[in-house]
Amino acid sequence: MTRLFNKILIANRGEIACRVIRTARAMGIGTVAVYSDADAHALHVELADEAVHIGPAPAAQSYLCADKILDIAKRLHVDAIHPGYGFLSENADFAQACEDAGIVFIGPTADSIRKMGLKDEAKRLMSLAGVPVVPGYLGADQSEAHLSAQAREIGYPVLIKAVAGGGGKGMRRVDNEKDFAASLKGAKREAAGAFGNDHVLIEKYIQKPRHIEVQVFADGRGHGVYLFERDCSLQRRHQKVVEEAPAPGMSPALRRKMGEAAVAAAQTIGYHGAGTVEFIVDVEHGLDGAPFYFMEMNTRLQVEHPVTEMISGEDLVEWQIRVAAGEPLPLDQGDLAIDGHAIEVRLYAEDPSRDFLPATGTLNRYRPPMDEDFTRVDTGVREHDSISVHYDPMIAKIITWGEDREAALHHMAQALSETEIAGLATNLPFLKQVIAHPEFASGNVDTGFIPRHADALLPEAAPASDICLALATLGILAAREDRAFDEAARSNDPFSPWHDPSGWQANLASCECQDYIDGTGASRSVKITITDQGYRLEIDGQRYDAQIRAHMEEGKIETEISGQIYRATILVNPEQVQVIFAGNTESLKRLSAKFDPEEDADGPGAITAPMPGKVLDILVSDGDTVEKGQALLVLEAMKMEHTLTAPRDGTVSNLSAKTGDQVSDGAVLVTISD
Ligand code: MV4
Repeated sequence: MTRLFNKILIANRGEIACRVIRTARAMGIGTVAVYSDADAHALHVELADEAVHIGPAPAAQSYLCADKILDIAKRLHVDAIHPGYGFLSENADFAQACEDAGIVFIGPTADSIRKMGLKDEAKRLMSLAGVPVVPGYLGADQSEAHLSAQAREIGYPVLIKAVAGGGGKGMRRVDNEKDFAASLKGAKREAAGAFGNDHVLIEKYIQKPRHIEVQVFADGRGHGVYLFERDCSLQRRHQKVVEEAPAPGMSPALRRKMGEAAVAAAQTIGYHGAGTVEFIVDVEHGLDGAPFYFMEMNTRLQVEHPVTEMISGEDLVEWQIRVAAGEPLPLDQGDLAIDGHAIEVRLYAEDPSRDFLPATGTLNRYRPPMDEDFTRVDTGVREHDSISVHYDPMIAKIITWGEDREAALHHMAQALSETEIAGLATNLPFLKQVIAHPEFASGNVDTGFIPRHADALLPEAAPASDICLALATLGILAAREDRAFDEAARSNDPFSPWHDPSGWQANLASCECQDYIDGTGASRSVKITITDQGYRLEIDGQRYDAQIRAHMEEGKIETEISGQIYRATILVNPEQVQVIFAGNTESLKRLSAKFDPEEDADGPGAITAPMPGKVLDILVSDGDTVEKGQALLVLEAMKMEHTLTAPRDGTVSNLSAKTGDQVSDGAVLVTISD
């Protein structure tokens, strides 16, 4: 095979850097990784042929530094740069700078990126090309009087959108005229703050939308194809959670109409490379014959591209590299067909029980699903790696394929139940609930799905089962036995009792208790007695005879409890025990005599910043009485807003934060006392 490029630089990190390296390597192309201080030992650095340090952890000083990255590219004589997604991937100036330096930017031209950068301009171009757009006003005149008159003409409800917007920022739904002025003000303020551009456009509000996007490829010389659609309707606050291909219920006729519209959208701006044309489909009256409208075009490879790869059998990164090198598109439209169905879920380090606050910490245990026939895992981390505050908290994308949607869903449920993860909070339990939801199984997906079913998708914490408590306790005992055994091995006294392999019991008083706090906050106690056979455990008056039958690798034990065999992984540390068992991870806080659950280090009821961030809003004052769950203040961290809520009923005091304050991780913001 002739080599298209000798060497490419991947201007990204995490799973997408790993993903690009994999294909480059398969094509015989050399790879250069770049990394920040936080990523010195990251997987993408290990996988690349060469790796160059680019700066401190914050992206603004590393992965977003176009100049540094270009300098490295020149110094190491790379032929092309793959930007992945995020960071510099949709930065027109960077694409231009690459071109000026004689290095191929694996993506569209700077001109294409600019044309799709602003919503009003993109809509104008699309209308001209005959691509349907949502009825509305494009905003040449930004006066309140004129915009308000336009909104009345369009008919309420309307949606005000920032022309420079993204991720739902600067967007306001307005239901009637009397609210228009205030909403306009809010949208403009938010847009000016977030994008430095307060221009807005007005659209008819689509009540029941589906987000269906079309993967396109064009060669910049008049050839374009579509690789079908993805449904990304399952989102939480504009963050995609589940994506699938094809879209459930899509007819071949609508697929073709949307596919051809998407290719026309790309052609009209002379696009080349991979792109995604996002449509909103109005499913008020079902998907059959539903109107669809152009929303935006993403001029990059997307996070969810694997579902398209799974149903098309094509490697989109390989296509990108070929097209960037000037080769024609690998296939014509007629050569492309859909095979089966694929679903992707995004596994995030975030805590569903704390309003999906991003979580940081170490992946003490991280075992993605093993099956390789129907399951693909794209990840940028390995066990013992940590998730920091500096970047997107995505841990992995889990993708499954099946002959049809039902089969793909079945494989997904299986894959999620096999996934073992501990050390930080993740959305894994939430994903399991989504996948298991009957309405999701029926294919009835619209953008309102997650908000509509929020309660069912976030089940209340249940008390830990007796088996879970027994396993936790046996895990602690097993760890103790292991330590004693190691000591014996180190000891050279052949008569040491530790050398007796038959039923020794290490460091155990004849009777002791292990006390825990389970997920509901309840304290639970397990009384342990040594018996001839092993241990007797007493939980809430119930007795269980238990044995540790085998110590397997890294925390995995085989136990027998009341005659039944249970295998589980128990991760023990002084503060907590994590029990990974039957597809679930349960965390139990360990209670020692000196630890009082009501008193943490900061005093009773202290609300601390869960991560460094900025205080956006304060919703209470000193002396207010609040109820458990009531919103206290809003923090912006990792580019997202998080509402901190009262952990219990009480009175607000020690309110130290002010709106606009930058607070550090662990800072006490307010106290809730009795
Ligand atoms: C809309 C809409 C309803 N009507 N436009 C949200 C982000 C941006 N990409 C487009 N978005 C929407 N535009 C009109 N005229 C509803 C949304 C929307 C949405 C769209 C896709 C997926 C999830 C969404 C969640 C809320 C709102």
